[in-house]
Amino acid sequence: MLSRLILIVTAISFMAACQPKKREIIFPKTDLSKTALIPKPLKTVPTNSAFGLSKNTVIYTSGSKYEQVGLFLSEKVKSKTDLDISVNTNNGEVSADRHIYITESDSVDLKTPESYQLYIKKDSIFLNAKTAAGAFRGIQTLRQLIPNKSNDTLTDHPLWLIPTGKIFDEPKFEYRGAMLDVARHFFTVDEVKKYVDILAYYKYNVLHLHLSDDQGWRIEIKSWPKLTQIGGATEVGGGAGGYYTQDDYRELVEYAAQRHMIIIPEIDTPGHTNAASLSYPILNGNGKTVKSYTGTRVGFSTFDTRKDTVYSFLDDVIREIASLSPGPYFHIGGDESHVTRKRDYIHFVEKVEKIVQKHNKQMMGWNEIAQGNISASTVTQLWNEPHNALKAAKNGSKIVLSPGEKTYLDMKYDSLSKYGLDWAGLIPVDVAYKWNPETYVEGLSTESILGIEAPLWSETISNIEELEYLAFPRAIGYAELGWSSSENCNWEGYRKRLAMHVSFLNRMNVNYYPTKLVDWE
Ligand code: TNX
Repeated sequence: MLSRLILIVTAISFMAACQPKKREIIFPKTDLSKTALIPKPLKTVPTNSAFGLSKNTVIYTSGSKYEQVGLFLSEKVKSKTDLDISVNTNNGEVSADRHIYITESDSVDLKTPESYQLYIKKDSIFLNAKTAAGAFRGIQTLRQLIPNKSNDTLTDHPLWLIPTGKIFDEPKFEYRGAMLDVARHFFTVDEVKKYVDILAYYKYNVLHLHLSDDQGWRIEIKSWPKLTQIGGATEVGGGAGGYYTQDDYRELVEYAAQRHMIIIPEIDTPGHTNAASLSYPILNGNGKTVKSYTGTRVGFSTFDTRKDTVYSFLDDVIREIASLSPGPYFHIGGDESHVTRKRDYIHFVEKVEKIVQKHNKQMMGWNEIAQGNISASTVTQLWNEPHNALKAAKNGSKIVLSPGEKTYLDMKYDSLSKYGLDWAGLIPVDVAYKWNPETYVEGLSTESILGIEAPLWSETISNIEELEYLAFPRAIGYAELGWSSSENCNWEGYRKRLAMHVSFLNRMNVNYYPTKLVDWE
């Protein structure tokens, strides 16, 4: 029935196309509010017709930053439909009969830098945003609205029918992150880029890289070259390790920036520092001879928190990395320092905070840092101690929520999972989704929550297929919890929409875990 309708519509449009005057196209009834968008937009108003994306569509943008967004859309349209859509030119030959306008707007309805409005009409699409980041988020929505198949019964002018209507959208949280541990096992620049690509499609804006741990040091520091020469050469299980040169790291930062994402570098201290102390034994504070470590225990290493060299070392490391990182944050770790005395730990955190601030960054750290007297600009990342997050929030700090039992991508899905750990419990796809960040910590106000982040620790995974298996589809659910209003987060609705994302995951060659909780299309 529908295909017959489409055939008739196409025939009409084909006949109309032969006419010199502008053609009137009647499209099948659509419903924009029933599309499988993830994250679900704040508000959708369907108008039940369709915009026909075709080779004669042209994208027009305002300003140079918006042009980049337009070019990104054109590239993605090409890879999904094989259409060549030009940006800010109609190539002189085609008669552009449908337009996509990506425009800077100062409308008061756009409440955050990432808010956007999408007006889809029969012959034009208008995407309005305050910033290029907002336009970029809107582009992801548009990508998801382009059907996988064209209505191409008449092959010379196939149309990809996009439902018409209006979308008003904005993020719930300004910070929507994923963390990747490249220290336990190293992941290459190309592997990280692939992860960034998928995250960007779901409107993430932060990739936190865990760049050092007991088992490896992963970023070149010019003033302390042995960190990578020695500390970069190991990983869990005895593999070859690896590290990013500063140029590699710049490339990742740039790649993320093109997707309006920041990279947050983490150098884990004062514990989790065996690889650093192996490279420069003067840093070691646990009283033992440092040996290389490729196991998975935690909590046995520490810097010597009373030694000046440790702080001049950190000043160099933070200076070099901060100068490569345009984002506002520098993460100092701070977790599981079980062999650092409490007063030494506090002394350390307070001193390092000053160093981070000297290099014009806001400090970020795991929830243990709130034992110290930290400033209100420092961000505390909750993983296992709500009382420390509450203490930090009381002092004016913002909190990023990464509770182990809900957001740890390295927890197994079920007891049969091939990869992953289970210390925080098993996390099936529904458990990962069915919690409300705004009410998760009793007594923590929504205003104190900067956002959420899903960490992927890599003790049990060593390549991109294994990474993807643990990350997907759970990371897609966190994207919705971070972006969509609580009222719009609903497991039954989400699992139906998620089922429709299998074509994207397949097209991107993503090795997701095919949970039985979802009736995959
Ligand atoms: C705890 S969470 C850690 C990591 C481990 C992880 C494994 C946190 C701040 N520290 O060192 O890799 O558990 O799930």
